Amino acid sequence: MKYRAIIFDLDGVICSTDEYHYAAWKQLAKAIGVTDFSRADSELQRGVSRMESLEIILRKSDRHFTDEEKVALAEQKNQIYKSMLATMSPKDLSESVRSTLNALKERGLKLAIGSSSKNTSFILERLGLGDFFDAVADGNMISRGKPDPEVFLKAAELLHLEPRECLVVEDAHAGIQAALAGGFDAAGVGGAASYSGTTYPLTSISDLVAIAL
Ligand code: B16
Ligand code: MG
Repeated sequence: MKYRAIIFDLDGVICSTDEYHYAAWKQLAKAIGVTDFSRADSELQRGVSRMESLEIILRKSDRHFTDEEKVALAEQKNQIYKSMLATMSPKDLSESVRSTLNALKERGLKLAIGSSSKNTSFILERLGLGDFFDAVADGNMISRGKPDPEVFLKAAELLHLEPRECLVVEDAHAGIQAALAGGFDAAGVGGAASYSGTTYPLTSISDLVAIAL
């Protein structure tokens, strides 16, 4: 086998929580008078930490916010976001993701999560994947967000593997950069398929089965 493990990003790869992020940030932006928060702004938030995502919105505001106020705003957004996550169920796992994960596991690959999200455990539980992965590295375990490779290096460490033995799957530019900076090969879905540096552009997540063997 070409790799011993696959490390999956969560939001935008395993599930479509990116739409909930957009809706929740849009609501927060409106509450602080930022009415032109757009899909393009939301793209910049893909894969980056909650506080950095907030900064992308605050750049559009004339007001100055103290650090305390920023923490409160991020918490406000997270409450809106979590109320959306609470509606998720195993039905929100697409058939192509489910069958790909099962096929890779059956072939003996170790499977892990490498996500910036501090809500990772909650999301995996909602999807019925609470016990599925061999290792989970998330936003609660790191001090530097993507494009820093810390979260993927943590996942590899939890798997007791070297980066060159693991393939990272990402939807975000920051995530592809993080994987490459850590010494991992990177497969890109969605927009990340066309980023320079992406090792394997995917048209479907099921392409992974042929790549990893
Ligand atoms: P949270 P990923 C990332 O997840 C999201 O893409 C990004 O939009 C979000 O800001 C970040 O998680 C933090 O999420 O607010 O739940 O801690 O793509 O790394 O799985
Ligand atoms: Mg992502």
